[in-house]
This record gives sequence, structure tokens and C-alpha cells, in this order.
Amino acid sequence: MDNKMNTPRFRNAIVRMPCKNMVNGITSANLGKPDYNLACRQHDKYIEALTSCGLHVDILDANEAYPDSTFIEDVALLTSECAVITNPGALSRKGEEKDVVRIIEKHYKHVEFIREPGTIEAGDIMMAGSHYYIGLSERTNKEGVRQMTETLRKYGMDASTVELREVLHLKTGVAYLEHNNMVTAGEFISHPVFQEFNLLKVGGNEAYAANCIWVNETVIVPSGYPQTKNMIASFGYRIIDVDLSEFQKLDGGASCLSLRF
Ligand code: CIR
Repeated sequence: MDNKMNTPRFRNAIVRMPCKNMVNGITSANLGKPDYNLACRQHDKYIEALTSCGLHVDILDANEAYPDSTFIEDVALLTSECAVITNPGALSRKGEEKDVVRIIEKHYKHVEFIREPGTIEAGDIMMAGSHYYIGLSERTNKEGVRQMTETLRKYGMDASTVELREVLHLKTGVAYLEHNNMVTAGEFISHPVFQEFNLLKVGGNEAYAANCIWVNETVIVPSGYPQTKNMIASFGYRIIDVDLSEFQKLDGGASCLSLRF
């Protein structure tokens, strides 16, 4: 990123190919097993979308040892000042972060680590300028939040905590689109901490689309949610929609599939 105070400009993304073992990923969605081949095609389109926003995309090989490893967002927080490697809270995801360190070290001089007993998954962390909102969730514990906050402060950034009640990760239900605009769904619509933003409120029937991503003035949204798409477009953003049905079956959305920096 060029500038932490103003609108950022992302230049890079890292993604990880889905693995065949994704059919055994963690899920609460009740939408059936994902189709691996279709997931790979959807993932290719997702990469195309990132590329069309001007990003160079590093594509890591699939890792069959970790069914959820395509959701690479959870294993690192990449800021303008430093990278922080997380410690996932889900048992089957512990260790998933290890083989992304090498690629991150190519891009970052400062690489920090969250350590036991702290757990954190970066799907719980949302950047808004140099401030980071950190969800306290089933995956992210108080010690993880403490370590992350301390690390961010060390590099001149700051953080505050948001307690989650219903969703898996913070960014399952909220997305910052820069320019003070924030997409919110469910429990976050009336959350006091977000009332200073211009809230784009997503209805319950389209809640999955609240997990969308701002990439250099384009917003990548999951396809099939026309009200959310039109609402975001009406604010002047370019929109790309990508079918993410196979990732939705594993509770994953647009943010989870990449690290953007
Ligand atoms: C999990 O439960 O860990 C995966 N099945 C989904 C992770 C989604 N990641 C995200 O929201 N950042």
C-alpha cells in the first residue's frame, strides 16, 4: 500500500488453490459438499477479478493437509508497515499459516507472529485506514486480540475490539469500502462501534454479500445478490461479481480467498 492515511492502493495479492480435501472443510452452512472442480473454476475467476483491479497475484499450491487452506486470509494480516502471521483458532487449521511465511517474507521486512495461548484468524480483522477492528469470536480469543493490538501499536497503527455474537468472522458481516463507506449486515448494522461510518445495510436475504472486498475502487461481490450489488454500484464503485457458491458451502466468502496488500 502507498499511504496508510488516505485511500490505499493495493499492488499485490496472495491466494492459495483449493485442495481436493476441501470437501472436508469446516462448515455450518448446510448447503452440501463443495464441488472441487467447480471451486477451482470459480477460484480462477476470482484471481482474474483481482488481476483486473491491477494486482499482481501470487498463487500458492494447494495444501491437502489443510481442507480450509484456500481461505488464506485467515493466516496473516498484511498492513502497510508489517505482516503479522496469525495462529488460527480452529484445531484443523493450526499450522496452516506455516507455509505462507516464506512468500510473505519476500514482500515484508517486518514479520511478526501471534503466539499461543493467543489465537486469531484474520477474517476477524478489518482495516479502516490505520485503524483495525478486531472481532472477538470463537476463533479469535482475548490474548490473540491483545497480541495483535500490541503489534499494530508498535508500528504506529491502532485497534479496537468488536465482540461477535452470531457470525463466524467479523468480515463475514462487514466490509470497509474506503471513503467512510461500510457494508454491514446482521448484528453489525446497529453495532455502536460502526455508527460513525456511512452504512450500506444489507438485508438478511443477501447477508452473504456483505463479505465483499474493496480493491482499488472496484468492489468484488459474490454473484447472485442484486440488491447489494446495485446499492454498492450506486456509490460509484466499479463492481465485479464472482460466483463463490462452492466456497459459501464452507462458510467462506470474497475476503477469505486472498491477502491483499
Ligand atoms: C472455516 O471455518 O475456517 C472455513 N471453513 C471458512 C473460513 C472463512 N474465512 C473467513 O471468513 N475469513
